[in-house]
Amino acid sequence: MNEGKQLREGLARFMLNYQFAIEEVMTKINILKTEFEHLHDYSPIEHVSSRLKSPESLLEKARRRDIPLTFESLSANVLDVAGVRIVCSFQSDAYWLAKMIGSQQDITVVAIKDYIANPKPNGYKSLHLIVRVPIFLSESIQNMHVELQIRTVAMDFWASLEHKIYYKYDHAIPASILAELKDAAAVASRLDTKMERIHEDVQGKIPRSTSS
Ligand code: 0O2
Repeated sequence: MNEGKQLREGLARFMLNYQFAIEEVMTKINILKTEFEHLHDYSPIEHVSSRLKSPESLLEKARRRDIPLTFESLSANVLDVAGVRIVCSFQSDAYWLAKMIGSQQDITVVAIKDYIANPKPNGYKSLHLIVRVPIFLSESIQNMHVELQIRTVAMDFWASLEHKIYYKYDHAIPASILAELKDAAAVASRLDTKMERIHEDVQGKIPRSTSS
């Protein structure tokens, strides 16, 4: 087999394992969502999405971080090849979900970046967890890293617009737009706080028999 073909097949296999890891995590989240809906007639999970890092983006990150281009080294050092994003209703849901997922027996939380408590300088807010999850293959069990991003609808709205602007300006957003985005992040944050307060007030006022 020639070297190029071997590399392509190796990369396809490498990515396939991350796809399996995404499917494992998605199943766990969907179970939590369905169970919550069954018990409470609503779910704190608004929607869930996933993405597999593109080979270009994987190579770019490896180059940027001086990571050797071997599958072993990539899997040990690039922890967001598999990504799952959970968008929830309220900020407290984000922490609740992180706790629920992180406490499952076969999940190991490798790292937590709490950009909700400590937003990025541009205003980005989200709770990031790197988890390790086993995938059960025909001849082995592999432990795979998955990056979980958990954020509210308002944080997600902000992040998706900022992401588009970031690419539109080729990673160099003009200062005036940066300032507007930072202001918008503060507005989104106030909205989250207000919505959560209203939600708590209403929950408090609904008699228990009809609220659960
Ligand atoms: P994509 O297209 O979403 O996959 P890195 O920045 O990747 O070198 P690290 O430590 O892996 O370093 O990153 P971190 O801080 O955990 O964030 C990784 C992901 O979080 C990003 O993935 C984004 O999805 C999201 N993110 C982080 N900061 C921002 C931000 O300022 N704005 C927005 N909109 N998203 C952010 P990718 O691979 O960059 O992008």
